[in-house]
Amino acid sequence: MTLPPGQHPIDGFPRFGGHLSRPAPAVPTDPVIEIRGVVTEAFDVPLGTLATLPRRELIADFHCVAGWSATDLRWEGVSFETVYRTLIEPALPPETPVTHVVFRGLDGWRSVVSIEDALADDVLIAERLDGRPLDGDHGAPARLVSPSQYGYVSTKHLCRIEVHSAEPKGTHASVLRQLPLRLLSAHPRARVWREERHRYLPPWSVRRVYRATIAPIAYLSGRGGRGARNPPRPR
Ligand SMILES: Nc1nc2c(c(=O)[nH]1)N[C@H]1C(S)=C(S)[C@@H](COP(=O)(O)O)O[C@H]1N2
Ligand SMILES: [Mo]
Repeated sequence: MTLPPGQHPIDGFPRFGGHLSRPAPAVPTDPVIEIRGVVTEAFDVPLGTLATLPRRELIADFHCVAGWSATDLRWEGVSFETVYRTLIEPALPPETPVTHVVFRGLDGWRSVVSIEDALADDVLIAERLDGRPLDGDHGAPARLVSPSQYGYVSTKHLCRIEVHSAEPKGTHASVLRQLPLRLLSAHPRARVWREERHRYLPPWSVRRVYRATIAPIAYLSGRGGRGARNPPRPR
């Protein structure tokens, strides 16, 4: 199996992220994805609408910037390009360029993706994983999945999509903004095969430190998930 540079395979698929021990946010009774930004008028897309668009299945590995990779996940949902072309593009005023898309989660997580990366063939809004509806661990009711980019791009519990005509400020995830470590700013492209882990730091400088954080973060995130589990370790 070939993984991107600096990645190590992990057994299973841990719950991971800035939420640590916090439980997954409650799923609203009638979940919607809010469409905001440079659209003529803000509007909400009921999640049920995704079921009416052409469906897409994607089998891909998932790579966290901390260095673990979960292999062969089977996602089902709608390609982001389909959502963009069908629902968002028609709502833009004429001559309005879109350069960046912000994906926000119910827990306050946010990721910023260039329009080019967001429209790539392997970017999905997924509601199913390995044949089952997404659970709270992995982003219920729906999440972004962009497997060619580091995991922090793939916002779970997706509740808002914002389209922008310039790179929005404060592009890194909220958890990183709280730390004094602004150095850990997300990379604006975050492509795993180019090891674009961070905007300022060279990737080799963070690999070892990150590896040491995998087990504790997975352990804490697991406690906020559905049940106790053994902290996964890189093989
Ligand atoms: N809403 C939300 N999305 C998120 C995160 C988060 O904390 N909250 N963490 C990100 C990070 S850093 C990773 S590696 C993946 C982990 O996805 P998983 O928990 O399904 O393994 O989710 C990403 N999306
Ligand atoms: Mo991550």
